[in-house]
Amino acid sequence: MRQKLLITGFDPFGKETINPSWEAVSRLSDVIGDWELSKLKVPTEFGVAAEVVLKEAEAFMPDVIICVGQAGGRCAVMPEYVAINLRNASMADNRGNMPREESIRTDGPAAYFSTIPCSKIVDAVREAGIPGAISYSAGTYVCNDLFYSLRHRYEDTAVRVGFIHVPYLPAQTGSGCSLPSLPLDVIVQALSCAILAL
Ligand code: PCA
Repeated sequence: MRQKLLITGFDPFGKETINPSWEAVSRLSDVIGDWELSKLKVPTEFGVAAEVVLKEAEAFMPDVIICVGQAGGRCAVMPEYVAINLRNASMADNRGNMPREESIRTDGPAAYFSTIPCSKIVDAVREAGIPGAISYSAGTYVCNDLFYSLRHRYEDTAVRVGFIHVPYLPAQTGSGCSLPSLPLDVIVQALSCAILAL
């Protein structure tokens, strides 16, 4: 029987007009291997992102949730190993909120580990010739907020939750700029490899 995967990407934030995470997630096939996908665009807003994903998860009843986000400046597709109980924004989110040194959940532990297989995913991405590496910090902005909130909700359940950060698209870095990027079709392929490695 097919398993169900809820996979999300974010809307653009900061000075950007596109977000590679949603550009790539929205282009994934509806079925990949044994997985039936539900794709969801989420707002780059503290708290709201998790509310939107949890609402969809209650309707779709996924076996696995993978959230994807942009990590500008990174040069590889990076599954996040850990989510921490901290909001510490250095720029406002898309609602104008900029929390500093706040807990995400006062009743939650300091951190949760990912429950998707980060090393296996990295191996699969690299086997396809695409740069991949584990990250041990999802930051303290909206991506970490969403990842932590979902892990908190699904702790001690059968639902597995993971997060993957992806680099900029070439259109975001401009010509002659030294910031790393990956083409959209490569990011789409990397995410497909990650799903097949679940
Ligand atoms: N990246 C941001 C939030 C939305 C996104 O795509 C982050 O890394 O927190």
